[in-house]
Amino acid sequence: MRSPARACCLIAVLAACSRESSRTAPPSSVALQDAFSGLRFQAPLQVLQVPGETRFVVVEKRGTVQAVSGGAAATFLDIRSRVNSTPGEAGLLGLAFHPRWAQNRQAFVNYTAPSAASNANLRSTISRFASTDGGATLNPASEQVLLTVEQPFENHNGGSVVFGPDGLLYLGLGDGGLGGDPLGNAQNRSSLLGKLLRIDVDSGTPYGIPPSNPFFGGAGLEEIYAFGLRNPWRFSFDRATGALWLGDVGQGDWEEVDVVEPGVNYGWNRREGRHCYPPGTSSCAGSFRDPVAEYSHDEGASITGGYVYRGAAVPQLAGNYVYGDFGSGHIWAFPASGPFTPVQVGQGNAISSFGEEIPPAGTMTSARWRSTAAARSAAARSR
Ligand SMILES: [Ca+2]
Repeated sequence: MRSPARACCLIAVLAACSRESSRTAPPSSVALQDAFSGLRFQAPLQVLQVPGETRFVVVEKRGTVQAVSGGAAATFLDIRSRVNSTPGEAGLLGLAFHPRWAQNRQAFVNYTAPSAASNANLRSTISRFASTDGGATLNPASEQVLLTVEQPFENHNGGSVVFGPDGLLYLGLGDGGLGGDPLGNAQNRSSLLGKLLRIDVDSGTPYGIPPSNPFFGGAGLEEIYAFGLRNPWRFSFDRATGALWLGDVGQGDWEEVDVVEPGVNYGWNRREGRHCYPPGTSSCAGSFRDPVAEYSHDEGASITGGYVYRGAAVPQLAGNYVYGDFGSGHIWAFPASGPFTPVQVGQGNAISSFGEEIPPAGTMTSARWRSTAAARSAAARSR
């Protein structure tokens, strides 16, 4: 199992456990609670709050987005007819609201469309959608395709689309798949695969390239922000510092947490975590940036990057980067300011992503954690 893109159905919230909430307790005191009691979803891959609203949306792998309000779910977007969600790591993989959603009612998605030009019948597609009903839903007819990439293999399709504090759209694309990056995409700056990209959705046609991108004007495709990534499934920005935290899914041995900076090479497929790749390779010198943290496949199988917690509801996690593993369900945390020594703080199941409650403007500390998680027992109950 190489990807979080699997069926799961329960949205859970990370909450402080009262039994262990004293100041002296270790951070291993976080419990999961059902976030949307009574609601079940079809393979939820992302949960995020609508900016400026109390609504949350849940992105479902099959090509739908549900809006949750007042204990009920309603269709927010349905593009199933445009999505090939059959392979395990394919589908509607991520959504981001425009920072000025309240004014322009725009949102952006990353999904895999069917494609006769792709050996895998998958075309990674980054699109803009707009609401034409005041924000109640996104209008499928409004789709503007911004960027497409044919996928050579079924797996490693990335998934996140996230706006940075700079107002630019960041998106992750995996190395193209199979295993070991056989086409060498991640180290090839003439490919968009195996990269974190950054584009300006508010200028250009269909988008603009920020002049501050590291390869603007040469030495690589101009959309590239960072490279040497295997499958940057989930990443986020620290609300306090602006740092970009990314979980890069590993091959057979090591999962890693990267702090991403522009133009940096994160090593794949010459390194897996801090180790030479393939295993047994004695030398892998190069201008590679090692992860800030890693864990072996003794502890998990597929990292799900999370968030730096800047809320108040779970004091044990304050200032910590919180992330998990889809395979083992472990949830870890370490201080974002270091030392980057992970401590397991919770236990989930089939964690496809984390999410957060957006604080009201200026009251960042009121954020609370929510995570997308699933328990197999709950999945069984829902069928
Ligand atoms: Ca790496």
